[in-house]
Amino acid sequence: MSGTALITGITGQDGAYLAQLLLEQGYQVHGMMRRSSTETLGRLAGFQDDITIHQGDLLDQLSLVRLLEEVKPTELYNLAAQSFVPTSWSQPILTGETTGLGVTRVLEAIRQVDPSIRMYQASSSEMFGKVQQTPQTETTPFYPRSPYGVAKVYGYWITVNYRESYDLFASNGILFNHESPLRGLEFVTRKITDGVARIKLGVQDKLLLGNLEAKRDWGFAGDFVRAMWLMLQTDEPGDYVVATGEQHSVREFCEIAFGTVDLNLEDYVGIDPRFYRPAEVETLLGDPSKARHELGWEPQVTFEQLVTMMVEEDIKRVEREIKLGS
Ligand code: NAP
Ligand code: G4F
Repeated sequence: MSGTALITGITGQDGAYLAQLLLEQGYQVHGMMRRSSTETLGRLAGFQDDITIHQGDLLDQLSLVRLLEEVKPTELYNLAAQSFVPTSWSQPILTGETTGLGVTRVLEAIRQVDPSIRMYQASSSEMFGKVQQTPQTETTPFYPRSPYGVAKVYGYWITVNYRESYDLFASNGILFNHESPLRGLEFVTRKITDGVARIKLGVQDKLLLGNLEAKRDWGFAGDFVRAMWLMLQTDEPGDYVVATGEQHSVREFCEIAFGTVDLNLEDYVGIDPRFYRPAEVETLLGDPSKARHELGWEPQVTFEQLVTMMVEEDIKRVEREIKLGS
C-alpha cells in the first residue's frame, strides 16, 4: 500500500519530477505552493489534475501545521527553498528564513501534528563549498561559501538534531547539482541550453556567462528524485550523498551543448563579470557509494545524454515561441 505524500516546493524542478514518480508509485500526492499573483504551476502540466494543491509558506508556521492536519501525510518531502545561490547574497535574510529556519518550521509542525511522518530534507552539495576533501562523502566536513550554503548547513543539522532529539524519521539527501529541461532559466546549465537554442534559431547573438572553469558533478533530476523516495523507504533514517561521481566544467558543458547543434562556443560565448560570485565554489565531486550500497540507487542518464536532452527540448520550446510570435 502506497501512502500519502506532501511535497513542499511542488512548483519547482524537483517537485515536478518527484510528484510524477510518486503518482507512478500509487501515492496520493499533495503539494504545497505559496500564494502568487501569477501562474506558477507550469511544470506540472499533464498531471496537475492528479495532485491536490494547497497554499502554504515556509515562512508561516501556522500554514504548515494546518496543512499537516488536513493532508495527514505519511511522507513529507521538504523541497521548498530560496535555491538560487547568487540571490542569497542580495537577499541573505530571506534565504536564511526560508532555506534555513523553514526546515525547523517543518520539523516543528511534524512534531506537533504527527511525529510518525517520515521527512526528507533537500540538503545540498553547496554545503561542501570550499571542499575539504575530494570526492565528497557523508563524512566530509562542510565549508559553505554563500548565504545559501550556510542556510543549508543549518537545515542539515536541525534535521539531524530533531532525529536525535525526538526520534523522528528525518533524512538528509546531500544532492549534487541535478538538471533537466525543467531547470530554472537562471541556473547555468539551462541558461546555456536556452542560449544555444536561441542562437541556433537566430533570435540571440551572444551568451554571456561568468566563471567557465567552475566544475560540478551534474546529474539528471529524474534520477535524483528516485533517491529521495528510496531514502524514505529504509528501515532507519540517515544521510546520503547523491551524485554521479563524474565531474565537468561549465566550459565542457558549453562545448557539448554548442556541439549538439554544430556551433563553436568560442564564436558565441562572452564573459561578463556580473556573473562572478563574491565567493565561488570552484569544484564539487560526490562519492555516491553509500546510496548505491544501501539504497540500490544508480543514475541512468549520462552527462552527454543530459546536455543533449536539454538542448533538444529548448530548441522545440523556442521554435514554438517563435511560431506563436509570428
Ligand atoms: P527550485 O526549482 O528553485 O524550486 C524551489 C521551490 O521552493 C519552488 O517551488 C518555490 O516556489 C518554493 N519556495 C520558495 N520559497 C518558498 C516559501 N517561502 N514557501 C514555500 N515554497 C517556497 O529548486 P529545485 O531545483 O527544484 O530544488 C529543490 C530543493 O532541492 C531546494 O531546496 C534546493 O535548494 C535543493 N537542492 C537542489 C539541487 C539542484 O541541483 N537542483 C541540489 C541540491 C539541493 P515558487 O515556484 O513560488 O518560487
Ligand atoms: O547553475 P548554478 O547557478 O548552480 P550552483 O550555484 O552550483 O547551485 C545549484 O546547485 C546546488 C547543488 O550544488 C544547489 F544546492 C543549488 O540550489 C543550485 O541548484 O552555477 C553553477 C556554476 C557556478 O560555479 C557558477 O559560478 O556555474 C558558474 N557560472 C558561470 N557562469 C554561472 C554562470 N552560474 C550562473 N547561474 N550563471 C552564469 O552565467
